[in-house]
Amino acid sequence: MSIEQSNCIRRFTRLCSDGYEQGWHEGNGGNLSYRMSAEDIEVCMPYMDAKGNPWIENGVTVPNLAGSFFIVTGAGKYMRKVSIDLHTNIGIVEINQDGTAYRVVWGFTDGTQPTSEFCAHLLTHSANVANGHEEDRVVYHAHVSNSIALANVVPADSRTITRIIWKSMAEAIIMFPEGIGALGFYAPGSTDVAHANAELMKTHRCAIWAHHGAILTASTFDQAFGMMQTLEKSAGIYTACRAMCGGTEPLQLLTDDQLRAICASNDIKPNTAYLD
Ligand code: 2HA
Ligand code: ZN
Repeated sequence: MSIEQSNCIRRFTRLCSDGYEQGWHEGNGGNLSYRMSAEDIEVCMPYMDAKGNPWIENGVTVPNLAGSFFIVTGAGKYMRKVSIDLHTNIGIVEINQDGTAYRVVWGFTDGTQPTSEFCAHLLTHSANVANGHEEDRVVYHAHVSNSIALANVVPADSRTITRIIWKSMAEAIIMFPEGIGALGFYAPGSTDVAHANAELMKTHRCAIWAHHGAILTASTFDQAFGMMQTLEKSAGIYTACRAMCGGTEPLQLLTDDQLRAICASNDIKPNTAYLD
């Protein structure tokens, strides 16, 4: 076997390609990270080698991720190219025992470093572990057009955005019972966006970043893709409906009682802060 054949690398690569084919990853847009399980580490260990690579400051301190290994896309790299050239476009990094720094142990063969949004990824993984959601190992950021369009028109607050996503398509509330977090504008790649996002990710699994895209956390790569597709589809339905209504609020969105009925019949407990 080679590392390319391991489940974690194959599934990681597949999501990069799937997202690119959806049109979510223009240029170097978007990024992906995965916190490896003990089994993944065991499978990949024979191929990992720190080769004297330096420890590099994370920019954030994540003690509860000490000693973790992450597969992560590279800064400036294109999702389109991941499946074509794994070794330069993605890498595996190890976090040190203080949770303050990482070093490359596989991949990034041209000297690339992890994505510019690595701080946001690390703080999301850290929030998952702190909140008992260890099963959520995937963090995925994509430049999803309709979700970006949405926050160009309506206020980027979590309640407004959640209600739009829930009410435009019956099964969105099943995918996102905790709702969708929303952030106003932040410079991409900043530690500010990473910290603001981490606050939201304590209570949500998905957030829209105004003018920029969306980020979510999931337990599998398939779930991450499905969540991003659901968010983007619902946002697209809303924007189309709003255009059909001459730019005003669509007339026949799902009501709060209908949302409650969907939850009751699917045994889902929604975040009631976002219901009337
Ligand atoms: O990886 O998407 O937000 C490039 C980006 C930064
Ligand atoms: Zn981005």
